[in-house]
Amino acid sequence: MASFIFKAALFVVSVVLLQRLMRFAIIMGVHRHMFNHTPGPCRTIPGIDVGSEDITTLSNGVAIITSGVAIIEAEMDTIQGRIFSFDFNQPDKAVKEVKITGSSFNKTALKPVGMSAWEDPQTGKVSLFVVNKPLPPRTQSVELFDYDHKSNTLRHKKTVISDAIFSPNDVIAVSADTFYVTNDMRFGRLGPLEVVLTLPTGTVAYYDGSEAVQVASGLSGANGISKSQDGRYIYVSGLLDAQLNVFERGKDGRGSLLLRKKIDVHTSVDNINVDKAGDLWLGCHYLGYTLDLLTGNRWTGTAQVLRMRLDADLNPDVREVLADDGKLLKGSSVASVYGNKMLVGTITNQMILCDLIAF
Ligand SMILES: [Ca+2]
Repeated sequence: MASFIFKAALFVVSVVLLQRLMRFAIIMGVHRHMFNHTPGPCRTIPGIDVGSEDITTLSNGVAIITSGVAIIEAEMDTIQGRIFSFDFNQPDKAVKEVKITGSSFNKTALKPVGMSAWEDPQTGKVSLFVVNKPLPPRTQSVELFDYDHKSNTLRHKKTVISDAIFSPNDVIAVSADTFYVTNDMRFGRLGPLEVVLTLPTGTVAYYDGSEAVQVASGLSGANGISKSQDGRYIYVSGLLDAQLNVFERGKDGRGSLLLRKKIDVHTSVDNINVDKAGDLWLGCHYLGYTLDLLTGNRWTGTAQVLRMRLDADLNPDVREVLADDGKLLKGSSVASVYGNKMLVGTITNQMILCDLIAF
């Protein structure tokens, strides 16, 4: 009898594992093929070669770029995380490294990933929120800075560390000192297992200025996070279930989130930016299986940018703005637009600038 129960249990576990592995293979796009197109001429921006994982563009056209995430242990010492700026108004000028000041932060330990800027509507003062993601088991955090455009300097204000922020990926500011942050994985060094089994272990936490609490869970590879122009909705991408989650912010003042819609995007969405018109720009990994972040090869993956327009009932209209099989750009994680130009960043290598002529 015991033997029968063991065999039955083994059978069930095998079927479930097989189902999860097949699901992973489909989400990673093993059955897909890409055909290349761009919305206009594109060129590589010099000075960025160890990543441009997140890009956020201020209302004056200055884009801030995070660069230098570590993907294997050896890179913790060999790759220096940096923040750069790029001026859309002077696109022929090189990127500039943003100076980081403040004795409360060790800038040599910076491994920046997701980022968000808050511009004070009255004063125009810019606060920058940066996810600092050294490899586990090191402590990961969200770092708060003031950004001074004239001197191109970030002055460190605060480090936010919390049990509710256990594997941060991206952050969205909702005031000068409050934010939502995604946690992409739960199990630290066992993260690859979560990825392959596409486990819904991702969460969202809300920081109210003094403490962080979990406000959403059950997300599969929670990654990019952004908000609608009016601040009513919070968008969260599920990298491992190819979905975009639309949450409505509760009115309890405690950051609660109510899931309003799950949108099938049919591609692995990384970071999300929302433009002036309220459209979502999604940096995506359409052939996720070509992206190799485990062996330390930083030059893998494909590029895809989608623009998603949501109607009043949150129904999406999606347009593919750029697709590339890796010849032009590898591993696109973000797109940020200003006027008729678009920057596309990558997790671990370059960044391109494209004219938005037709798409
Ligand atoms: Ca991301």
